[in-house]
Amino acid sequence: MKSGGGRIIEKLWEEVRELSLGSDDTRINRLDSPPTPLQFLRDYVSQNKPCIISNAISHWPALSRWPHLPYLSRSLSTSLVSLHLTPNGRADSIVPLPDHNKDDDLSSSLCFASAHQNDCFRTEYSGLAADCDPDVPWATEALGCSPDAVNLWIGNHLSETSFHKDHYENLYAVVSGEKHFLLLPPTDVHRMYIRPYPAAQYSYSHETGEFSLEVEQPTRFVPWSSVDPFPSPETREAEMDKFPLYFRGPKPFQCTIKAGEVLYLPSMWFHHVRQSPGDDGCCTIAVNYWYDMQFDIKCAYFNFLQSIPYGSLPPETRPEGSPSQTDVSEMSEQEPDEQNGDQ
Ligand SMILES: O=C(O)CCC(=O)C(=O)O
Repeated sequence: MKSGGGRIIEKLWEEVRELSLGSDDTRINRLDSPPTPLQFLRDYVSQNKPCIISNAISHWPALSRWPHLPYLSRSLSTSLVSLHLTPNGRADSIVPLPDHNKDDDLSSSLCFASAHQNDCFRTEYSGLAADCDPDVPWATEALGCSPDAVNLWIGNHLSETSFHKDHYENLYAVVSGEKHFLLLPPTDVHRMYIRPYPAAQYSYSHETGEFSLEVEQPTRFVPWSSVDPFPSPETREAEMDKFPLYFRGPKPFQCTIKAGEVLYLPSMWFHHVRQSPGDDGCCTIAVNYWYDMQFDIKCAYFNFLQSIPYGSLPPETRPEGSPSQTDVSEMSEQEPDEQNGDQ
């Protein structure tokens, strides 16, 4: 249902592509070597535009060491580390609420199973720190600060991260395997159908070998994208009807980041991530550096855009007691240690 901006919002998506990003959905700029800090700031950060950089981490010992799992186990043998165990590889996703009646309205019978990125590479996984650089030097110089958080991502072919955005400039370095990103600029916010979902966590029973989903008490609502860009063939039609702005709008930008490459993922870009193992069959491993973003005029424009009602479901389909769409656009940011993406 269109209200407020009407076609004008769709014109915005087109114009952003025409003026800044290009219309080829697969075309993200590629650099053969790291940019100078000035080039990075001028051509990418200040334009809020992604790029892929080769030969920026070729000197990291991690590239040759980490594909060998015995090396990882040895290096971490004395560390206490936390893992996100899930039944299906989706550590942060919208899933049916436990014990909910199947006949209930679908949008009020879902919850958000959340995961956390908490600077784990510099804390729990510091046994591996010597294998990488502590920061991305040209980004540190360009942005004028050190990373706020450095996270380690280890997963297999099932691991998937649902659409979300972060309030950070993200330098995402792949060490082993390949990562497949779908990217949408912040101007496409209405295509994400962000709604408040009750937060939940998986818990695993060693006795039964089964997972259960526990909704946080007291209930905490997390604004999250409702769109699964890869629905099963059986649900595809229905998903396309529910989320037409996503499925019938411009295609998201797609890219694959291979071992040894770095993606610059600008702040507030929506991203969905899947992965595949390398030729050696090892899991996919990446390290990402989160740098503080500037809360500048772009943020003000974004907040204004998000506050315009467009393409969202009517309020009566919201879970009982959840915040309104206006409240969602005003929900506050999270700190890195409670970070599971900001919407
Ligand atoms: O690697 C992933 O699965 C997700 C990465 C991500 O969401 C991020 O770096 O912000």
